[in-house]
This record gives sequence, structure tokens and C-alpha cells, in this order.
Amino acid sequence: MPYENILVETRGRVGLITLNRPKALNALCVALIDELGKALDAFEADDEIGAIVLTGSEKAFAAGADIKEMAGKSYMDAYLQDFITKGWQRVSTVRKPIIAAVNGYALGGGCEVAMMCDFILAGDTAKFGQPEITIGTIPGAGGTQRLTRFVGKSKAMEMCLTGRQMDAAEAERCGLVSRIVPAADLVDEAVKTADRIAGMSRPVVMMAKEAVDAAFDTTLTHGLMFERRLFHSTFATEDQKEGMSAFAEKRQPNFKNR
Ligand code: CO8
Repeated sequence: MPYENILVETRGRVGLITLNRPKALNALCVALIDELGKALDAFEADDEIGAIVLTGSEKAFAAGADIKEMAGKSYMDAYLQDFITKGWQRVSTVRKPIIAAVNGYALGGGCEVAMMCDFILAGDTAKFGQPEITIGTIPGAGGTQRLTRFVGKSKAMEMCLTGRQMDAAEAERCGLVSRIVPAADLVDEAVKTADRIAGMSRPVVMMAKEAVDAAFDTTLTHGLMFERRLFHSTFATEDQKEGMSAFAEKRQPNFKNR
């Protein structure tokens, strides 16, 4: 399918989506979000794909929602079109693992989309921020909620109230990103990481993802119970038998359901 605002390719069992609106630093216009949703739907439905990487350019992962497109909207436009919610949430509902590979600016909606992914790998040039306050609005796709859960109230509040950006080192220190790699190696490293995940049992990967996500939404007691039920249910899979037999036989596992 031809896309105008993103590039889509596969590398082995990894689906790679590159945001590609260089003239606007990958600002997330409606057309881009629509294309992103379609690409994610296609990878989700493709049995050959075990994990997804979402990236941008060396200068910008994405500099936010498209300010020029948003500027003239009325409250009624925003409310009736369910602006922000519609389309944007697709990234957070993908069941296959999705890694954000962030170089350069991840600002506003860009930071929010990165946080919707399962984890963020950062290039050493990455910069994260929620600058909406500087243009007279507030984050609308999770910036006040997910960022606070990642980095705690104090840092999230400072970033949302001042628009201050954090660099890759600070983002790693406070747990926003899983690790930092040299900018030039970022996409290859993200694909390598995704490929490793794609080599595991797919249902078990999906269960692990659901269990970690539950930690954001539930109490410890219910989270532990949910985890235990999923843990028990892995014992109904061929892949658990294969994984544990392979360990005992000192060989690599050959998972059937990848
Ligand atoms: N929207 C539209 N166009 C943009 C955006 C944007 N967010 N960011 C950059 N651009 C455009 C610029 O207008 C410029 O275009 P042109 O050449 O036609 O003037 C081009 O990209 C290059 O940008 P700059 O010349 O500004 O590049 P610099 O290197 O000087 O600066 C910055 C880079 C610092 C990233 C700067 O561009 C900037 O501050 N951008 C805006 C950042 C921002 O405020 N983001 C938040 C937007 S609001 C938001 O995301 C709300 C999210 C809510 C949820 C989602 C709702 C749909």
C-alpha cells in the first residue's frame, strides 16, 4: 500500500515503520496518524511479523501534533471529532510488541506516541518534552498521565508546566527509556532487539506484555493474580514444553508459535 507520510518495510520477522514528513519534523498530522494506524493493522494481521519498530529521522522522531493543522480548530470541532483520541490510540492497542526508536526530537504528541510503545530505545541525540504549555494548550494523548507514571510527579510536572526538554541521558536516568545507543546505530539495534523478541513464543510474548501493562492499571494484589493466571496458562502451550525441554537438553529452543 503506498503511503505519503510513513515508510514501511520488513526486516525478517520485524515490521519497521519510519515516520517520514521531514519538512515538518514528522509533525503528526491526521493523514500521518491514519497511515500509521493502517500500517499497524497490516503488521498485526501478518503472521510473518513477530515485533514492530517505530522510528523517525535522525533529527526528529516527531515534533508533536501538527500545530498548523490544529491551530484553527474550535472546541466543537475537537469534541465532536474526538480529536486526539481517534486514531492515536492505535499504537497503544497493538498486541504485538512495539519498540519506539527515538533519535532527535520527541516532543508533545511525539513523546506521547513513543510512550504508547512497549519501550523506548533512545539514540544519544534524543530529546523528550511536553512543550504544549508554550503554545497555550496541554498534552492530549497521555503526556500528563504516562509521563508521570514513567518519571514521577516532580519531573513530569516540571516538564508539563515549563516545556523543558530532557536529553537522552536524563531520560535513561529517570526510566523513560530502556537504554541509549549511538544515534547512527539506533535503528539497527532496535531491529535486532525486535528480532530477538520475534524469535520467542508469540503467545507467551503477548502474555508477558499484557502482564507488564497490567501493572499500570491495577492494584498489586490483582496484578499479581493476573500474572499468576497467565503464568499458569503458559503451561498449556507447546512452547513452554519446548523451551524447558531445550534447556534441559542444552540446545536452543525451536518455538512452534512464533
Ligand atoms: N507542527 C507543525 N509543523 C511543525 C511542528 C509541529 N509540531 N514542528 C516543526 N514544524 C515545522 C516548522 O513549522 C518548520 O516548517 P517551515 O520550514 O515550513 O517553517 C519545520 O517543521 C522545521 O521546524 P523549525 O524550523 O522550527 O526547526 P528548528 O530546528 O528550528 O526547531 C523544534 C525544532 C524545536 C522541534 C521546533 O520546530 C518546535 O518547537 N516545534 C514545535 C514543538 C511543539 O510545540 N510540539 C508540540 C505540539 S502540540 C502537541 O503535540 C499536542 C499533542 C496532543 C495529542 C495529539 C493531538 C493530535
